[in-house]
Amino acid sequence: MSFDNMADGEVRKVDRENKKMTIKHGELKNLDMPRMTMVFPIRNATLLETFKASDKVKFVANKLDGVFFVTDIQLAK
Ligand SMILES: [Cu+2]
Repeated sequence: MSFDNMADGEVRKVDRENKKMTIKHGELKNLDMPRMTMVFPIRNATLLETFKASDKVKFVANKLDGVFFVTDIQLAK
């Protein structure tokens, strides 16, 4: 995954119990979505342990069966 194709984001909240992450994100061109703060369900428990509020990230989101989810995420350099 090229860094250039990833959207900018900032983790605002990590909800490990409910497996959700709130991310303030820039424009998501692949989803035609403007910048906003939204909650993503996170299936990968490791991600919930790795990231914390205020982390600046680069990430990719997709939509499956009407649900948005994060397919790739890493700390912004
Ligand atoms: Cu959004």
